[in-house]
Amino acid sequence: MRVKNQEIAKIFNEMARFLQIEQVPFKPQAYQKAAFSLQALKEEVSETYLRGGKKALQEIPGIGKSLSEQIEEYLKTGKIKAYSQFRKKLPLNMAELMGVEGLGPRKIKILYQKLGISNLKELEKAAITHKIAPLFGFGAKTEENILQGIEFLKRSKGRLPIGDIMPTVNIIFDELRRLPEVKKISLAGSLRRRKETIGDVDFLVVAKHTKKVMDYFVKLPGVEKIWGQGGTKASVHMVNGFDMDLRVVPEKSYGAALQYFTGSKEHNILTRRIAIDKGLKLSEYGVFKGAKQVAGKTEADVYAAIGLPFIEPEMREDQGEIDAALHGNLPHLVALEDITGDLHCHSHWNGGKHSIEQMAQQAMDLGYSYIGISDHTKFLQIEKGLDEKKLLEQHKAIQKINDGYKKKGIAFTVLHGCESNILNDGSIDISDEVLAQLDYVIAGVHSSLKMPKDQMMARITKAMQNPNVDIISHPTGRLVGKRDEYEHDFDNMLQVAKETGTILEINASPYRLDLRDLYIRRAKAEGVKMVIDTDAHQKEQMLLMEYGVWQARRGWAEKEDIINAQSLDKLMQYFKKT
Ligand code: DGT
Ligand code: CA
Ligand code: CA
Repeated sequence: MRVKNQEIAKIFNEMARFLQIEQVPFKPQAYQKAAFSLQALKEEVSETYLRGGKKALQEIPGIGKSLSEQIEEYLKTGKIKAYSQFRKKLPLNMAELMGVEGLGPRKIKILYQKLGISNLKELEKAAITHKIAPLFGFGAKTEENILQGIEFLKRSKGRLPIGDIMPTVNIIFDELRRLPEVKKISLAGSLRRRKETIGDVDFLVVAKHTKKVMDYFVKLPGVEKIWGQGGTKASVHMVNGFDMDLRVVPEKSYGAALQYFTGSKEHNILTRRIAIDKGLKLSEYGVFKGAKQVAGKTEADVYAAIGLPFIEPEMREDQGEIDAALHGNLPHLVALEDITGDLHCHSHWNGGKHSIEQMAQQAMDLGYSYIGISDHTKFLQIEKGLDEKKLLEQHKAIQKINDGYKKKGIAFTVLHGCESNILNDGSIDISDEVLAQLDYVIAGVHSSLKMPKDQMMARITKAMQNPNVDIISHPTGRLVGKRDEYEHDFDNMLQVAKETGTILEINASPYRLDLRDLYIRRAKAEGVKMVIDTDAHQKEQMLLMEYGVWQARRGWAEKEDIINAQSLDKLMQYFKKT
C-alpha cells in the first residue's frame, strides 16, 4: 500500500488550496499536479527516496527541487513545515468549505477574516442569520447560493462521487488480491453496479485463512476507525471519509454471496421471488431445492438456476432488467474495449496542459484510432478560448500533424473540432463560416445556467438547429453531489436532437456525468445517438473514459448507440453534412 504517496498527495492538495486562497500564481497548479503524480505512482515514494534520494524524487513527473525537499522532510519528520504554518494561519476545514458550490478560495478567506467562519456549520449559521450578504462582494444572491449549496450537500447525505472513491479502492483491491490468503475477491454493492455516488464500499472475499485477511484489512494504511471485526465481516472508516465492508464467504457460496451483496436490494427482492415461483430458495448461501444446494459457486450458475441469463451488475436496479432477461431482450452493453476514440479533448492552445501531439500520443497509447481536439472558443476568456483566426491556424497545425502521421505510416487521425459556447440567445460564439471548416463542432452552455426553463430550451434548441453543431456538450450542466441540473425539458431536448441529428454527450468526468442513467435510456429509446467523452484538459484525464462507459452501461446503452464506439468512417457519417 503506497500510504506515504496518499498522505503526501493529500497535503499537497491542501497546500494548493491554501496557495489559491493566498492568490499565489502558478504554485497551486504545481502542487495539484504533484499530488496527482504521487497518487498514480506505482512505487511507494519512500522506496523511491531510499533508492536514489532527492534526485530520484525529481524524476517523478511534476516534482521539482522544492517539492522533492518537502517530500524528504515529510519522510524524515512526518511533517511539512510550510503546511503547518498555513494551517496555523488559516485553521480551516478546507475540504468541507470547498465542497460548497460557488465558494472559491477568495471568498473562503474573506469569510474567515471577517466572520471567523472555519467550517460548514459556522457557514450555514452565518448565512441563515444573514451575516454574509452585507459583506463587500457578497450580497443577498451569494448568500442564497451558499445556502442552496449547503442544502445540496445535506441531500447527498455523506454519499461520495464514485471518482472520489475508485482510485483508492483500486489500490486496496490490488493489495488484497495479492495476499496469498486471498483465493477470490470482488467488489460488490453500489461500486460494482458503478453508481455515480457511493454510500460505502463492499468487498467480497474467499479466503484460505479468514482471520489473517480480516486482520490485514483492518490494519490497512488509511484506516482511521474500526467499526467492527467479527467472524466473517469487518467494517472500517477511511481517512478519505468513506466506510468499507469486507465479507469473507465460503467458496461454494461465492457466486450467491456476490449476487446478494451486489444488490441492488430491489433487484434482489425480484430474483428471490422468481426463485420461490420455481420452488427454489435463493439466499446469500446459494440456490436451494429443499435442503439441497443446486447452485451458488458462480453468479452465472445462480442466475441460470432460477432460469435467467447473467445480468450485468450495472443493470441491477429494478428498472425492467428482470423482464428483459425473462424475454431474452437484455441489451448487449457497450464496453470500454469498444471505444475507438475521444472527441472532447483540450490542448495547450486553450490553456490545457498538453500539446495536440501529446494528447494524440495518449490516444494512441489507449488504442484509439483517432482523437478530436475541441478547444474552448472565444467567449470563455478565462479558458483562453480561441477566436476564428486561432481556430484556422489550429486547423493548419492539425493538417500538418496528420500529414506527418501519413508520411510515417501511422494509422491515426486527429480530427479538428471545438467546444463552442451557446450564447444566451442560442447563437454560437464562432462564425458559421469558420465552424463549417472544422471536422465537427461541439456546443455547450457555459454561462447563465440559471435561466428559466423555456428560455433555456429555446437557447439549446436554436443551437441544435444550427447545421454546424454536431454535439451538445454537458447537456444538463449538473455537477455530481454539488450542483443540480439547469432547468430543462429533457423530452423536448430529445425530440429536437432527433429532428436535427444532434448528438448528446455523456461527459465521462465522474464529477459531471451530465446524462443520468435514465436519460441515457430515454435517448436510446428515441434513437438519439450519444458520445462518451472525457473533456480532458490534460492527457491523464483521458483515462476517465471508463466512468463514462459505466454510466452508459447503467443507461443500457449498446455499441450502436455510441458514436465513438464506431469506426472512424462510420463516426464521420453521424456528423451533419454542411
Ligand atoms: P450504498 O452503499 O448505499 O451505495 O449502496 P449498496 O447497494 O452498496 O448498499 P449496501 O452497502 O447497504 O449493501 C450492499 C448490498 O447488500 C445491497 O446492494 C444489497 C445487499 N443488501 C444489504 N442489505 C440488504 C437487505 O436488507 N435486504 C436485501 N435484500 N439485500 C440487502
Ligand atoms: Ca455499499
Ligand atoms: Ca455496505
